[in-house]
Amino acid sequence: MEERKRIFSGMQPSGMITLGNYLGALKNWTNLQDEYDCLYCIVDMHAITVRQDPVKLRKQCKDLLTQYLAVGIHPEKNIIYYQSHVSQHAELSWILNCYTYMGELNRMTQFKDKAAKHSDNINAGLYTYPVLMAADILLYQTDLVPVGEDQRQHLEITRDIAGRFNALYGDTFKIPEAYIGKVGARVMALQDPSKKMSKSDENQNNTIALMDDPAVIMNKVKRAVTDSENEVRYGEDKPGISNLLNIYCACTGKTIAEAEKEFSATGYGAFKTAVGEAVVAELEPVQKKIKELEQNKDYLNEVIRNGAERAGNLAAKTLTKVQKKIGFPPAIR
Ligand code: ATP
Ligand code: LTN
Repeated sequence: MEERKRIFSGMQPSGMITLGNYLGALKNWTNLQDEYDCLYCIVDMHAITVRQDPVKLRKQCKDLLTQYLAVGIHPEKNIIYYQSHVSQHAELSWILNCYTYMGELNRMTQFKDKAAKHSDNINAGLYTYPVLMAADILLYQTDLVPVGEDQRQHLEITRDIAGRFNALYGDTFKIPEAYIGKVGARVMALQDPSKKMSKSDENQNNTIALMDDPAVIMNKVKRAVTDSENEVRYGEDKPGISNLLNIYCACTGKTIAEAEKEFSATGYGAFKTAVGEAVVAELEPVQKKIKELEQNKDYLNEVIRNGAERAGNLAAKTLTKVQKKIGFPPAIR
């Protein structure tokens, strides 16, 4: 039997996840689980590259786990786990740091953005964040990495690091490819459609959280920035409307052309109502499931225990191979 391809992806437990995370990442993940062997990680080690409150971080990890499960990521078909429970991530990351050039890291736009945003805490972890991400991916001999458009650059550096290592030591890592969905790959901030919707945005009107009430969602969509025309059309000159069209299509499965036609005679008011309703219809079942799962602590603990064990077994194989190739002496047992 032909081996199934492997998928790895992760999300930071850095706050309430947004419609952007959901449409750009989670929703696609659920569509992949039947065809691929998937690992879905909660990357708590990445989250501490910006300052986190320990009590909140612990809760955010649990919340993200619940959200993964609620959108339909199956814990037996896939491996779901916390990054910090599998120590090989940190170990491989250190090794790969020594095969990554500062010049490469200097080009990373996410570092530049985050350094500007957290100018009081530009730590070395924030700088080497892409190396930890490379370790995440390469540890599992990953074929495909489903992420939003914003992560493309990190995938490129991962491929470069893997290629460099393989060239020096012979085939060690599989070279992964980005897997970026067509719709929902880049959901923009509602009040400023020139920047991406981000869960750490301080302006709550920019984001729709997965757990927002229907009334709140309707209100945020209605207040979304558009333009002074009244034509529902996709185009670079219309970032606000294009963003709403993108959201509408990702939620309903319609194409942009179908949606443009549907609203060709209605104007922005009716369009925004339809977008809000589509988002509510998409998120309501997920919200209900989250509330159910939150009651079931034993089940959540078992998912995490099992995930760490399965991920750890796979990770150990690659790390041992790498340690041997670079010349670390074998452990005496
Ligand atoms: P933070 O604000 O803490 O940096 P974030 O909202 O950017 O977080 P991440 O945890 O970095 O989210 O990303 C999780 C996944 O969601 C990634 O695959 C990322 O590409 C995707 N994603 C994040 N924001 C968006 C967006 N606005 N549109 C589409 N996909 C997105
Ligand atoms: N950097 C990603 C989160 C992330 C990730 C990964 C995604 C960490 N490790 C490995 C895919 C594969 C982000 O900020 N969205």
